[in-house]
Amino acid sequence: MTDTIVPRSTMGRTVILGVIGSDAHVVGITILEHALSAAGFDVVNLGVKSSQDEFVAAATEHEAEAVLVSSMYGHARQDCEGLHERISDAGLDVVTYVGGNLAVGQDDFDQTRATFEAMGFDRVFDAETDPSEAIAALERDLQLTSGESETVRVNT
Ligand code: B12
Repeated sequence: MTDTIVPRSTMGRTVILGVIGSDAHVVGITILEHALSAAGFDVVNLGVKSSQDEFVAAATEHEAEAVLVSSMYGHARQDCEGLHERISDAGLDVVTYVGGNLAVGQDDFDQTRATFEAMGFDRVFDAETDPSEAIAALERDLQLTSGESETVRVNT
């Protein structure tokens, strides 16, 4: 058994993570899952080839506070079309992030960010994103603080 120190503030905060559409790239979300778990979040990893309905159902079932969508194969816009309407129809109040290789080829990322923000995503990340950036953003967006006095030792 090992002891792990995690911020008390992230404990019990559930995030849904998955690769949307027909996309089968699994390495990025596996790394993200480990990083988020190590930071203290409860992570529900839907894996690859996840449908919009699966994201919404998992967020509902687990009372999640954030939905993190990954897409690597260049079809994110089509795969994410309508996701926020479904989230809204389900009555969910969640922070939504999308990240990865979101467009085909060498695109202008500012344009890509604008496109996905217009679709309703709170934050848009490119494929150079380090997991620590997503964690820092979640801590800000979920208004979590992680001062040293708020850490807790967990047996794993
Ligand atoms: C390995 C790989 C494959 C493997 C996947 C194996 C597997 N089971 O995972 C195989 C060979 C199966 C494959 C298939 C295909 N691939 Co491929 N693949 C790659 C490759 C070489 C590496 C991906 C990887 O694992 N990176 C390592 C991880 C750690 O990094 P990452 O995935 O980028 O994830 C990080 C960040 O992106 C970010 N991130 C990712 N998602 C999210 C989400 C959020 C919310 C946040 C905050 C951050 C975040 O954080 C992650 C951790 O740091 C990339 C090229 C590249 N160098 O990226 C091409 C690449 C992604 N593939 C590509 C393509 C085109 C395909 C295919 C369509 C090819 C084909 N014609 O069949 C198919 C699609 C199959 C499918 N249904 O998905 C293209 C996509 C092009 C585009 N978007 O414009 C790429 C970029 C190659 C290229 N330069 O053309 N691929």
